[in-house]
Amino acid sequence: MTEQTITLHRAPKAPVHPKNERWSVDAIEALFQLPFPELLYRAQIVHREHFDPTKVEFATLLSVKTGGCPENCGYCPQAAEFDTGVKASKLMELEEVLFAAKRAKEAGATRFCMGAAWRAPKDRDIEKVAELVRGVKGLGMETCATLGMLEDGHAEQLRDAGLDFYNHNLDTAPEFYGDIVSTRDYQDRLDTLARVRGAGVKICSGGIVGMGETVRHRAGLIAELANLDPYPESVPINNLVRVEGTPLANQAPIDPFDFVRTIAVARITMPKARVRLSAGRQQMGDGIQALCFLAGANSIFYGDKLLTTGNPDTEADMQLMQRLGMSPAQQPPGKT
Ligand code: SAM
Ligand code: DTB
Ligand code: SF4
Repeated sequence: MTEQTITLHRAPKAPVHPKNERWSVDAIEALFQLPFPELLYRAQIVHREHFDPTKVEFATLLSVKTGGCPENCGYCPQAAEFDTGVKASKLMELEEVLFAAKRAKEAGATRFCMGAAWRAPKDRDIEKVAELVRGVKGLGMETCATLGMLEDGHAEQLRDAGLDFYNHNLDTAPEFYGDIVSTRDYQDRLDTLARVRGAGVKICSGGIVGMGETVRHRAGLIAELANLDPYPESVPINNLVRVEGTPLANQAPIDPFDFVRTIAVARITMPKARVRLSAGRQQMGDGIQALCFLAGANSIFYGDKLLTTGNPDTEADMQLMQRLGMSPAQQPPGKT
């Protein structure tokens, strides 16, 4: 490409996208096609309009109910159908969860996210998780849960217990979804998100990159998320962790710059969201992580483990922050 074919945006004045207009998949795909420096520049403009670019939210994950899941999500080590070596366990007790949450808080996390490998929790599961939420909220942390599909009334019960966020990922574009999961469909995911929104619980929803999708599919995922009205408050972007025994174990890794591009496009299309650099950091290296922060990521999963797979240890993350002159956001967003 020559100089003449590229419009360089040096004046950060013009809006990137008219407000209150739906993002077309074409417009989002065009963002993915921008030269890397141009895309990152645009993402940084948007990021700085809404956030301090030196602050990163630390969210800690805990798998409160692991494995044995009846769904068949092709990326997931917790699906009972796949032989991944993950042992199924029962829902954890309150004391154990509170112990982990206190440790996470002392280590610097502000949000605590509890994950359960359920297709859909039963009424009695919701009652027990509500107790966990109440306990974690009592420690002064932001609470998040990811429990699968919710029935009517579940989101309200969790909200009343103090749940701030519900995580439920759309994972990929609607037209690629059936290649990855066959035990539920896209509309099931959207229905749960609508229930969460209806109850007034904030939405955490994002997806996975590196499952064999095209750039068009990535644009399709981002369009689905950005066109939710309102768009999610938190958007986790996961790089596929290839787990032995899952159907995606041998998927070719993507170019890491394409992962960074996905972060930048999420930032541009969802300006006020917390864009979380999620699974896959352990395999990524510090340089790519730094680029993700430059592209507008302002949240990470913090702690030695994701749900069942590894994550950089807490000292390594603190060191990375220090080396970059960045720091953890000390308080939940909105209170800083
Ligand atoms: N069962 C619930 C559900 O499916 O919503 C909650 C737990 S599920 C493990 C949460 C999310 O983790 C998935 O939607 C997916 O985006 C992400 N995830 C699971 N396995 C992954 C992997 N191997 N690599 C990257 N992300 C993964
Ligand atoms: C999300 O988007 N990523 C997290 C969280 N939400 C629940 C989970 C990542 C899981 C990676 C594979 C594992 O550790 O089992
Ligand atoms: Fe079950 Fe969630 Fe894993 Fe799918 S992603 S297999 S629903 S735990």
